[in-house]
Parts: sequence; C-alpha cells; structure tokens
Amino acid sequence: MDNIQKQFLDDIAAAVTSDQIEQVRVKYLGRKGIITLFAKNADFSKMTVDEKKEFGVKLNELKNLATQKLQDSQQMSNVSETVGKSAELDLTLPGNARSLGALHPITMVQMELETVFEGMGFRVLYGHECETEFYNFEALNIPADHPARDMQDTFWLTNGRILRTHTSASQVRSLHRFGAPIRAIFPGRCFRYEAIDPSHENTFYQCEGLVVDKDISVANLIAVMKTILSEVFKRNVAVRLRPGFFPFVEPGFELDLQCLFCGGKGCPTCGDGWIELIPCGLIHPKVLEAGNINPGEYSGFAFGVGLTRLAMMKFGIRDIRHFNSGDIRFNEQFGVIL
Ligand code: FA5
Repeated sequence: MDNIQKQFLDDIAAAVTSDQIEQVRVKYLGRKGIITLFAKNADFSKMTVDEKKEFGVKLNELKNLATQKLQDSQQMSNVSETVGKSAELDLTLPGNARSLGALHPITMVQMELETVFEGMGFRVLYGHECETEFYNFEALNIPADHPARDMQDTFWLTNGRILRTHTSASQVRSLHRFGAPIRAIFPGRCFRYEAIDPSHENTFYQCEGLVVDKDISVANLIAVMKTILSEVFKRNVAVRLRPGFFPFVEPGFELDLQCLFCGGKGCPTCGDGWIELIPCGLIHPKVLEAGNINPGEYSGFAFGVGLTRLAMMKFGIRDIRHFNSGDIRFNEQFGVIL
C-alpha cells in the first residue's frame, strides 16, 4: 500500500490539466484501478483478525487520501484554467472597495448660485456648448472682422459650428425662445484657445445672467451683483467696478473681486491683487434687436460670472489647472457625499 501511495502521489503531482487528473483517477480509483483491484484481490484468508483490521483502516486512509488529492487538484486546475482564459483576473488582488461619489467644487458653486438666483425669480436655463457663430458672435454685435473675436479664439467644428467661448451665446437664443420680459441665468462650460496659466484654462465654466424688462438700470445690476457675492462668500468682500468694453453691452463694466489669497497685495494667482470676476453691463440695443426685442420699450442688463474662478476663490484653489487634472485626490478634498 505504501508503494501504491507513493506512486499515486507522484502521478497526481505531475497531472496538471483536468484531463490528466481524470486519467489518474481512473488509473487508481476506476473500476479496474490499482487501488480498487488491490482491495478486491487482497487475500484475507491469510490474515489474522488484527491484520484484517489494520489492512481495512490503511486501505480506507489510502482511498480517502487519493479522493481528497484528486478533488483538490481538480479545483486548482479549474482556477488556473479560468485565470489563463482571462488574463486580467488576478485572484491575489484585494477586493474592489466601493467609493462614494461626491459633488465637484464647480458643481457645488453652480448649485449655490442657482439657488440664490432662483430665490430672486430667475429661471435656470442650460445653453448649447456647441454653438452657431451667429449666437456666439454676430448676435452679440461681434461681426466677423471685429477685433473682440481675437480675444475669444475657439475650436471650430467640421460642421461649421464652434465650441462656445462664453455663456453670452445663450442671451439671444433665450430671447428668441422666450421673448421679454425675461430673468434667467445660464451656467455652463465654455472653451477658448487659450495660453494656460494659474488662472486661464481652455475649458472653464461661466454663469451668464440676463434680465430684460421695462426700466432696468445699472442700479438693478449692482444690487443683484452685491446679493450674489455676499451669499456665495458669506462675508464682506471688497469689489471694484471699472469700465470694461464688450461689444454687446453699453455701458460695460468689469467687476473685480479683491484677491482672497493675498488680500490685494498681488500674488501668482491674481497678479495685481484683483481677480476679474464678473464682467457686466446694460444690454446693447443691437443685441435686443437681434433678439427681436424693441429697445425703445425694453432695456436690460447682463453679466458673465467666471464660475471656475469663483470656485477657486471660495475653496482656496490657487491653480485652475487642478480642475482638469483628472487627479481624483483633488476632487476628494471638497466632496459633499450625497
Ligand atoms: C465674457 O466672456 C463675456 N461674455 C462676459 C459678459 C457677459 C460681459 C455679459 C458683459 C455682459 P470675459 O472674456 O472677460 O467676458 O470672461 C468672463 C469671465 O470668465 C472672466 O472674468 C473670467 O472669470 C472667466 N474666464 C474667461 N476666460 C477664462 C479662462 N480662460 N479660464 C478661466 N476663466 C476664464
């Protein structure tokens, strides 16, 4: 029996595939297998009672050992065949931990703005990221030869459309759709062919605001701007209003926020101590006309919040390039798990 066991162990160790293991099973435990025949042909007549007992116990042990080894080998072979079939399955890897999703910092600021504006009676509309040249430029009093186009170079698609350079592209679109009076914001992604630095990206977010009604003045515009900034920053912030030129507003302004990193001293993020945050102004009569609104009857204001830059100021993000870095560790710092 010891010889059989030794021979069996050698054979099973050499068997790798499921077929080879089956052959070993037949060789030892099959109807004409070595162990089966050994048990069948044992000559009990020459054994004492004690010898018979010992023989029986040892034979059972051998059978059990063989059965167990065959089973184990078969299992191992199944596993290695599966692994062989799908090379990406590595059974030694730890299990997949489930990570919970969280809101992106820009999404959080966008949602906050939407809530504040909705409280002031604005509707939230989402424009087109892929726009026509007409809505992005011409309707906004920026004809093809206007130098303002140079500052907003963009990506041109083969179908003649462009990736919008600003959410202002939704102004005339919404006037065509809803007419006046209107009070709306358009948050969304914009694209520009841009030299990238700590505060400029080629893909960034803005939130446009548009109000068209009777007797709208700069006073209305300033009141709305003040309300937003105090709601978003939940503290007093220093702002400055200076003249700014945009062909689609008259008069036009730049509302700058005093840099919250350096307190206005000047740093790599802001440059001169001020962050250009909300360009704005009263809507140019030509834009109202492009939207089929009579400028003699209606007036309005518009503004374009730099949403990405607002998120930078709010969360203390010094470099805009983090947003598009794809580094999950960046996002994890701000996440509000829903
Ligand atoms: C505009 O895009 C105008 N459409 C804004 C406007 C709307 C004026 C309505 C008047 C009335 P400007 O190019 O300055 O303006 O961009 C607006 C804001 O978007 C900037 O103040 C800045 O905060 C943000 N911004 C512009 N370019 C980038 C960029 N490359 N990366 C990140 N933010 C940017």
